[in-house]
Amino acid sequence: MDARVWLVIPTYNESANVEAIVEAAREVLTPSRRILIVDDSSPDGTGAIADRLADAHEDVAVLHRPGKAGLGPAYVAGFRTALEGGAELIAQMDADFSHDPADLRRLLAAAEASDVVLGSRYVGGGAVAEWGPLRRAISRGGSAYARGILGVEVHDLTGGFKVFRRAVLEAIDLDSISVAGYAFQVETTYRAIRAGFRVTEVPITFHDRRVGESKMSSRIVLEAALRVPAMRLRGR
Ligand SMILES: Nc1nc2c(ncn2[C@@H]2O[C@H](COP(=O)(O)OP(=O)(O)OP(=O)(O)O)[C@@H](O)[C@H]2O)c(=O)[nH]1
Ligand SMILES: [Mg+2]
Repeated sequence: MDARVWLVIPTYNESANVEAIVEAAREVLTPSRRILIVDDSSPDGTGAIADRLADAHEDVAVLHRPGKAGLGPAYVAGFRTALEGGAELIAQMDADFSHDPADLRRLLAAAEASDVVLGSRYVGGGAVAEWGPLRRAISRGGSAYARGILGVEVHDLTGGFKVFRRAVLEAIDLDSISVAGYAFQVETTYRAIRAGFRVTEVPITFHDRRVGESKMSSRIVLEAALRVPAMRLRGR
């Protein structure tokens, strides 16, 4: 099946969310769609649930990877599969309902007049619900830090709710991106800006995960802090 819009959803231990998120996304997306779950052999059986969904729905597919390697490599593999499958628009969304699938409509609509669309917590109308002050400060501070160092106008650089035109992913040399966590989100957007693509931020409200365990760690925050200056140096 040839689909114009591909939605890539990375999963690690999302057995409590994966079915609901896939069903919610199928409701929102137009018929010419493909939903690709990228699972890193979750020990909780997420991959088997995803396989069952793929058997039941022609527009759902699963990419199984051998072990937890971080978000970056999972996205690169998913984006490659989408490009090979003929995708025109490639969307990415978390599996844990932090991103509201209903917002996909607004993000995809904005992609008609832009090359990269970011679901943004830090523009007018955007928000973060439920987070405590520490997590808020880390996220907001991280985006401000990256924005300052990279010298870009984007307000939400670390978010993971995004849409790319095919040409962007073809232009930014995905295979040379070696970061694993939040830094991956920064890097793809920064590379797109450097390559001259138009980036638009669409306000979203970000929610805490519904169920399941957080994989956020000080290691991936530190990775982002250290890798952003390196991105800037390479971008010069
Ligand atoms: N394939 C794959 N997916 C991952 C990996 N790490 C996180 N994810 C998924 O990527 C999405 C975003 O993860 P994060 O929001 O960074 O991590 P999280 O565990 O949801 O953390 P909280 O938002 O704090 O709960 C979720 O759907 C996760 O299941 C990984 O190493 N491999
Ligand atoms: Mg999350």
